[in-house]
Amino acid sequence: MSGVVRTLSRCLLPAEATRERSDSKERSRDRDAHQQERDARRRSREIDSRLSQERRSIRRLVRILLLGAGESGKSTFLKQMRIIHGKEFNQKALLEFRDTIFENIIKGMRVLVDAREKLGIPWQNTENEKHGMFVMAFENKAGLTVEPSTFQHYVPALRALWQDSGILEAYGRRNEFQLGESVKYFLDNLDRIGELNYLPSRQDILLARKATKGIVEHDFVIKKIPFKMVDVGGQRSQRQKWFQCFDGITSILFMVSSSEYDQVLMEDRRTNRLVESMNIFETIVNNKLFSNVSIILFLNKMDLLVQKVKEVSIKKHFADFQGDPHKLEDVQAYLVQCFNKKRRNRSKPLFHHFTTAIDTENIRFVFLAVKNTILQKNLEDIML
Ligand SMILES: Nc1nc2c(ncn2[C@@H]2O[C@H](COP(=O)(O)OP(=O)(O)OP(=O)(O)O)[C@@H](O)[C@H]2O)c(=O)[nH]1
Ligand SMILES: [Mg+2]
Repeated sequence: MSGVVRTLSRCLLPAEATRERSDSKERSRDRDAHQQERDARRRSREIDSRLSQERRSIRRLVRILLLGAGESGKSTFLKQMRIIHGKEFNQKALLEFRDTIFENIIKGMRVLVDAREKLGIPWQNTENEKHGMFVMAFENKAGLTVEPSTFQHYVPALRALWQDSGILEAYGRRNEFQLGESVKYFLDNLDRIGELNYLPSRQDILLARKATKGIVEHDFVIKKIPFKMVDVGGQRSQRQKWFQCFDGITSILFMVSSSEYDQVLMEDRRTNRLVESMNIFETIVNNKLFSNVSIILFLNKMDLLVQKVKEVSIKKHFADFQGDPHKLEDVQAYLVQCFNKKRRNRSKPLFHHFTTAIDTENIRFVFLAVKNTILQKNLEDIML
């Protein structure tokens, strides 16, 4: 109330004063009503702006789906995203990786011991028969972690076996059975991993192998843009779950293990792994659901392909290959061509990269290019 009104009301007669009081009440009610209306309008503006912000961020959210056969490197790529975008692994995660690595080593050696026997390869040192039996008897109760002290028990036997030419010969014939590619790396690093206070290094984490079951999502904010990366299991039994994550996808990164042209599937031990990979790609790339989704092919495991090309001719497994089977560029070109041929609509070029998912610098570089392709596409969609 202004000072003038206050002075005036003090000078007024009683009847006038009563009228003035009721007028003043009315004015105050009006003011309250106005205030309430202003508040309501402000709240509504706030809600509108929050809604439109959310709508914008949902449209801006970049959803990347990682697809590909089992062991193609999807989860490894995600580990790199965590490393590159600062979501490192805590102590609990490190202990889980340690457990996975202990299992990778023991199970890997069991596969080698069993394969040596089945392939009829003699021991170099017959003493290793005992070591082999000791490792074969390893039994891990489901869900229990392998303690470093337990693992240490196995280290001398594992070391002796890994030095036996019989086991090494079986390893050389690993395309005839199922052995994870990381087993060699871990056995070569056995002394370090066998220390009681061992904790996995970044490289160890990247090579640790655990098949994905179900759907795993990771959120990252990269240069203020929210990214959601969805990792799925690639083995046959896992693929029926894929369709659950097909909604609202911005981009699909399709991973291929390029070095597997001389290997067969773990699931049926018959189908060529590269053929399986091409077939999965065919169903994804020609799916109408993804007609507006950028699909980027990652020809992964380049480090292993470089080695494989020197040793194994792709022509033996893919008779239509033309060129020099021991020349990396020829094999790379052939692989791109095989995947490209699976696309019914080839009006746009096939985006592809040759990658090594265990190499952080390589993935940092490749992801920079991929991100630009994806964001460009996302921007175009928002502008529509
Ligand atoms: N040498 C090498 N190993 C790789 C590369 N990419 C992945 N690996 C290894 O290959 C194995 C399988 O990789 P994952 O990332 O688990 O494969 P995935 O596609 O997630 O497999 P699923 O979960 O079964 O679908 C792991 O031991 C990785 O360390 C690579 O470029 N080079
Ligand atoms: Mg996985």
